[in-house]
Amino acid sequence: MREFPQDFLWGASLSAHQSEGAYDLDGKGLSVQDTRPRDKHDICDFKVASDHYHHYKEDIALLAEMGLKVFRFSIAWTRIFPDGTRKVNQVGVDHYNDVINTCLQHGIQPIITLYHFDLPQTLEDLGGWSSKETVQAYEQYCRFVFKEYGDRVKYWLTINEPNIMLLVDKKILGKEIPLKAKYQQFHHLMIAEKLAIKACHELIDGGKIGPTPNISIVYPATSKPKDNQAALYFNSIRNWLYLDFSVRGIYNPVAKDYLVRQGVMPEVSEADKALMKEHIPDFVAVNYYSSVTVEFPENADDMMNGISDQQSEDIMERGFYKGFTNPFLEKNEFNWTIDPLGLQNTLQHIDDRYQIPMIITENGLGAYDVLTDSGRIHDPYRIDYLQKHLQACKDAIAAGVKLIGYSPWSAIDLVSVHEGISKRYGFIYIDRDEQDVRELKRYRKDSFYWYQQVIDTNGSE
Ligand code: BGP
Repeated sequence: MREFPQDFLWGASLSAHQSEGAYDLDGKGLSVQDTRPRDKHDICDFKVASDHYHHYKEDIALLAEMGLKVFRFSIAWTRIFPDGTRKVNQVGVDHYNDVINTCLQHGIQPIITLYHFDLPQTLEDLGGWSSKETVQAYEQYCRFVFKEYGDRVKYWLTINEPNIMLLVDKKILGKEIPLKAKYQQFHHLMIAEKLAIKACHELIDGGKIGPTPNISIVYPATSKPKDNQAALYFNSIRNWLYLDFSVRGIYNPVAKDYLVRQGVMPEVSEADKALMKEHIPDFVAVNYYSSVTVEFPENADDMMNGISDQQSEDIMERGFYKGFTNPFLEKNEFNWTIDPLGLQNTLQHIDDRYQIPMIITENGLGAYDVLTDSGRIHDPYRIDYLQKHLQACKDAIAAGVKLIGYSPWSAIDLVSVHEGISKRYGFIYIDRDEQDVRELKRYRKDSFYWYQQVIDTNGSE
């Protein structure tokens, strides 16, 4: 059967700090995203972003017009707890109540990410994810949010891309974390995730929760056994370390070998071990953009050789693998490989490892879109990308994968992590550029009408 199930969750995604703006309004505290310097000077910060904070009613109405069944957004932790813990900001709580209710009035189910790169700055100042206090604060925040919104929200995501957040630390967090500290932070993040799963299952009747790693399947550059070994290590360090912890409650053995050899294996208490095993997610949310190819580094200092995945280029580990430009894959304008079959491979690989339902919570094409004088945005390149990836989803479903939904990145244009607002992903164009905010008027792109048709025909078009 090459069709999508009747109850397939058609969606679109965004995150709070990349879209909301209003970074210091109505009692919101600062997050590490508000304070970090942007690495390129000509790209905008997150202060205004797409001003979704003031435009959410209009935005959700447009998403409803497109036919969405689900809308993935994140809660800014610092709107609820400005200092990360203790004192609640009621204006922030009310804001998300309103966002949720607006979605429901339009027949859209929210899928809420609890934390998307925007740790409260106050917690960061106290040691961030290196400190167990942050784990406790996150649990307290999750419990509060579940009690507040759990009567209306069924789908939850724990932590967006802990693998990318830590492995690409400089680009996401604006600072480099020493390897030892990085993996202790990894352990704390993953324990925090377990506590969120536990709390969700305790507090929300019928609540479903899952991890949200960024998965890029890793190919070996050649059939040389050493290249295969390099791919085995990179797959384990980049992908399976995170999912094995979430779904199987273990440290992935290959990644563990790497951690031990580097002398950076985190401390794991007996209490942690019990927690790891017990709280298993209901589904895995997959963020997928491209695949990665690696070879064995003959020279121990070699790290990369034009690696084509911007999300992986900084996470080459000396001596274990080195980036390789795959000659069989096209790339987008930002040097990311385009590999729809890689998505099918990824979904089948996850299914093979874990036999768990999946939902795609990010997939999309960043591009320089042009607003024409007649107010149109012609983005056939995006339609082509999404069409091919949807075909890959269909093929994966036909091969037995339990894929319950597809929520591409992004619902509306927002500020890209790597490139500012010029790199656009949305179905809905926001009229602003890097420094000139203008009126932030919304325009439907060609891909908006295309996706509307996809949803209307349940993926047949
Ligand atoms: C993912 C993040 C998103 C989003 C996306 C695209 O890693 O979860 O927040 O930004 O990548 O990346 P970029 O914005 O750099 O193009």
